[in-house]
Amino acid sequence: FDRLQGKVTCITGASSGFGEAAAILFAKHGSNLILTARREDRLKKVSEVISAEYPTVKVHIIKMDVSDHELVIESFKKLPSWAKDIDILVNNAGQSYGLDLVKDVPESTIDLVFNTNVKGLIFVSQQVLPSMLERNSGHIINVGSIAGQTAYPNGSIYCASKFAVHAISDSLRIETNSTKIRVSEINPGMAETEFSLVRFDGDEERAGNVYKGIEPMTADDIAEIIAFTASTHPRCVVSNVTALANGQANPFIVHRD
Ligand code: NDP
Ligand code: 8X3
Repeated sequence: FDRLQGKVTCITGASSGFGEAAAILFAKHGSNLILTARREDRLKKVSEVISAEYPTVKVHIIKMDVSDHELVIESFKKLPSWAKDIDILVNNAGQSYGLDLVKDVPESTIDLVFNTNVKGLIFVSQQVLPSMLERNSGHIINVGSIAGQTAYPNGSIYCASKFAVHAISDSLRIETNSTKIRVSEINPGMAETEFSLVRFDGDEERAGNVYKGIEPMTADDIAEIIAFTASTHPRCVVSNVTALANGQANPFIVHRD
């Protein structure tokens, strides 16, 4: 991951899971970091770990809900000077909520999931793209999901939001095709993070059952894939990666011991 050295990387959703693991891995390889999430205490802890282990790495944390358009605009206006030219944006913040049938899904779930996973990703990208276009360089890495490739019952809103991430990634890659900007999409399958705990509103037993009998991927597995994607030579675009837990063929076919 040598090419991460000295870069400026912005990671959304860096307070847990993939984002936190990616922050630590990017720091290990010398990337300076802008880390965002709503839980500032958790961001501070990640920042403290990085400062203790990699003291030369600069870290700027932003307490921000990606779906709050005004706040996103204001937060990116206030970047310290070293952080203004972002080389790599990892659009990772996202969540699911519940498992409702289409006929029952409440409007609040639709708003929460779409506003975070779709609008939030666009809002943040819009703050970073102008400078990337001006410099004719940069890399946007969007975290999609296998749920954005195959819809599953009771997953409609989350699946739709990740299908949207796929479409936005493709559109942006085409729109920036005449530039040196790169657009990548990482599509994980089952990985044990706080994802299921959030989906099931803190119900640990329900969240744990998701991973019963199968060894899920870890946040570090996905962080490695993000770091690899960001580290390839600028002439190379890792456009789409799908990473599955060994034993998960798709959202439906999961081998459990
Ligand atoms: P986690 O719940 O551990 O992490 C989610 C991160 O997103 C947290 O840092 C959270 O921070 C942040 N986040 C959520 N909503 C918002 C918001 N509105 N504004 C700002 N930040 C927000 O789960 P994962 O690490 O697993 O999830 C990361 C991404 O990976 C998500 O996009 C998810 O959909 C996707 N994914 C996860 C898979 C899995 O099996 N785990 C599989 C495929 C995709 P905070 O709460 O502090 O704001
Ligand atoms: C998370 C993967 O299949 O649990 O994006 O929805 S899944």
